[in-house]
Formats: sequence, structure tokens, C-alpha cells
Amino acid sequence: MTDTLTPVLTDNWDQERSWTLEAYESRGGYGALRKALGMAPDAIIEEVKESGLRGRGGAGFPTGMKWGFIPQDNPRPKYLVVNADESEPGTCKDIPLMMATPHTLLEGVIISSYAIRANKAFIYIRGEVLHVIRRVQKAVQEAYLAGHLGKDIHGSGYDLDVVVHAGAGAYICGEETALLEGLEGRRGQPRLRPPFPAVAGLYASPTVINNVESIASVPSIIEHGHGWFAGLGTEKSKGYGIFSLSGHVTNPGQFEAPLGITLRELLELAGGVREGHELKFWTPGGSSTPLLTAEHLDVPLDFEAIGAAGSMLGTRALQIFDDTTCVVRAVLRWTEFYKHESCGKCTPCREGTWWLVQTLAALERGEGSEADLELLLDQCDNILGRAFCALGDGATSPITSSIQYFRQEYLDHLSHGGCPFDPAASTVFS
Ligand code: L3W
Repeated sequence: MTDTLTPVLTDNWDQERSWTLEAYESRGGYGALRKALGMAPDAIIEEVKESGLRGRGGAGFPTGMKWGFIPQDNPRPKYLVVNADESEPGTCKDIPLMMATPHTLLEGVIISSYAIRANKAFIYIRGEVLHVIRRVQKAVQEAYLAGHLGKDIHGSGYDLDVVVHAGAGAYICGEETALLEGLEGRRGQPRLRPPFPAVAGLYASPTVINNVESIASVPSIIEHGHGWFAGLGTEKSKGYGIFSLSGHVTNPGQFEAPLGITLRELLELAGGVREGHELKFWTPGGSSTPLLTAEHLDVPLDFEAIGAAGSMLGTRALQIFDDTTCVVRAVLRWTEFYKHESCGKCTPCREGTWWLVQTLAALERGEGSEADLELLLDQCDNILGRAFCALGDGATSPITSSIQYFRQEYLDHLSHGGCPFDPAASTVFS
């Protein structure tokens, strides 16, 4: 089975002191940068377009197309912003990547900034992870000293400065426009789109915002060519990605594989669901993506197939829950998270997530009646598509999908007069 893995981004994670410039350069690091600086910026954009790389932060928007939206006739400065605010429940790929090989990200930042003609780039890192911020800052320092950053990079005439910015620990700042607000020193709340950041982003200037993994994928595309990348994955979901398996799995962790791999294959690599238990439900891409069940084990993990199965690929955060887990309790836990993280800007999300928690918590205690399930779905219906940003929509996903697949379990709480599960049996929500 191990030949299904395609370690590119994760290739050297176990190398000794893999995060240092010395280790990165010893395996050819910054070779792609030298190659890129010999190319025209538009040729790099074309290469990324042709590779088929799609955003790895959740939405899957074509990366090269986004870069192409930057209006080059606009005299304002252009910016690159890396969204390293990884906070989606279950998502744990960008932080390990930045810890293990921050120079992969930095090399991607320099090539991407050169392509869009930006002379300043920002890496916006979630504020709670001080160790990650320090590691990336250290890598930036090393890159300046080696001449990979700063003025006239490798005699190319191209200048780039990189700023590492620490967020303040709000999930909403993973939303690209709230992130920009935070970066500009304001409270992190989303902006109305359009205009999209590509047209008017940071300081109202054209700005490309990409996820860590998207930007870190750029050096290998430049090094090996778009055909190599496009030859991996599926027809419309090209390349590879980091799949993070967590929860009731024997060997949790990050598995880098071509898009289109199935959960069944990934579980084989991860030693299966914990011994003696069976898969009950899972998220394909964090808690904002509708739950799936054991009947979806063979659905290819690509944007199209997972969409057709009623969910979203999202961040490939595969949270695995076995038969000991109470789905109502798990969903309540996530809903409390969304309520806590709602930025409060729009009423459907601010008030709606509060009501969702009240209704769900009562159902979990076995209070109320079957009509409350309809009330819960009605509350979701009043949030979905009516909130200012994707946070509200995301909050409804685990609820509606859990009722779709596990309605009886909700009803069992009512007939049982409380949760029929032993909370101690499920190690995930203890
Ligand atoms: C220019 C247009 N640019 C779209 C750009 C847009 C953005 C990208 C994708 O949410 C999802 C969300 C989470 N001209 C454009 C354009 N763009 N049209 O394309 O935009 P969009 O609106 O499809 O998605 P989004 O707002 O970026 C991302 C889901 O991902 N998710 C991930 C969560 C992860 C975290 C985290 O860990 N930090 O929050 C999981 O499912 O729910 O649906 O750049 O500007 N005409």
C-alpha cells in the first residue's frame, strides 16, 4: 500500500533538523527559486495554471487563475499573504509543514511573490502557536542572510521582504477578508466580497491570499514542471495533498497522497480504525464539511467525488469516529465551537449559532420532542446561505448531515431520557 503515498511536501519531515536552511539546501532546496528567477513572471503564472493546482485551504479555487486576477496595470503595490491561520477543527497539516520544513513554504512565497510582482509578503500565523511563529521567523532570518530574501535576490534585480505576523487566536481570521482586517490592525471580521482581495485586498491593493500548502506546492511544480504535477491526482483535482487522519485511528498523522485516494486506502496506511471497533462517521475536511459514513469509504477524496457524495473535500482533515461515539455529543461539541468563534458581525451566525447550541444541548440531554429536530433543521435553514461568510454555513454542516444519517440516534436520546452512550468509551470526546 505504501506506494500510494507521494511524499513531496512531507518527504524530509524525519530528516535531522529538517527545518534548517542547511538541511533544506542539502537536498536541493532553493533550486526552484533560481530556476524561477530566470523565468518571466507570467511564465510562472502559466506554469501554475497548467499544473491544475487548486487551493489547499478548503475551497479548491484554481491557484494560477487567482494569480491571473491580479491587475498588473494597477499602480498600487501588490501583496502576497499566506493564510497560516490553521484553525479548522481536525485540520493539522500547515502547522506540521511549517515546523518541519519552513523553507519549503518560504521558497514558495518568494517564487509566488515574484510571479505576481509583489515586493512584500506576509505570513499570517495563528497566534496560539508561538513555537511555529518562532520557527518561521528563524527561517526568514536564515533566508535573508543567504540572499534568498531582501534586495536584488541572487542578482535578479527582484526585491522581496517577508513579514511574519502573529494572529490573535480567532478562527474567523482564517476567512481571508477577516485575516486582512486583522493584518491591518482592526478587529477580525469579514469584509463584503466583491471586491475580491485579488482586486482590492490588503490596504486596498491587489492581494493574493493562499493557504500554506498551496504556496508550499509551488517550488516542486517549478522544479518538475506542470506535467508532472498534473499527472498525479484525478482529472479535475490534480496533484497530491496532505491528508490528516485523527481520532479513532490506530496511527493518526499526516499522509501525503494523490487527490482521489480513498479513506479505505488511507485507513490501511494508518493501521485502521482502533482495534475492536468500526467506523461510524467521519469528516472529509474538518467539521465544516458534512459528515460521511462507512458507506463512503470508497469515495475518491477529490473535490468532485466528495462533492457528489454530499460533502466537501475542505482541508482533508479526516476525523475518524468509531461506534463508541455519540454523534449528537460530537456535533454539540463542534457547534459550541462555532458559537464561540462567531465574530458577531451578522445576525444569522451570531444569534443562530447560539440557538443551535440551546436546541442541540437539550436534545443531547434527552429533553424536548421530535419536533425539536425539525426546529434544529429550521434554524440551520435560516443560517445556511444567509450568513455573511462561510462560518455560518460551516456550523450547519455537521448538524444537517448527522440528522440525515443518524436521525434515530437523536430520537434514542429522547426515548432514553439522555445520552445512551457511555462517555468514557469514546476517547475523543471525553
Ligand atoms: C477573484 C473571483 N477571486 C473566488 C477567490 C477568493 C478566495 C478563493 C476561494 O472559504 C472554504 C470555506 C470553509 N475573483 C473569485 C475569487 N475567489 N471567486 O477564491 O473563495 P471561496 O469563497 O470559494 O472560499 P473561501 O472564502 O476561501 C474557504 C472551507 O473552505 N474549509 C476550510 C476551513 C479552513 C480554515 C482554517 O483552518 N484556517 O478556516 C473547510 O471546509 O468552510 O467554505 O481566495 O478570494 N471572482
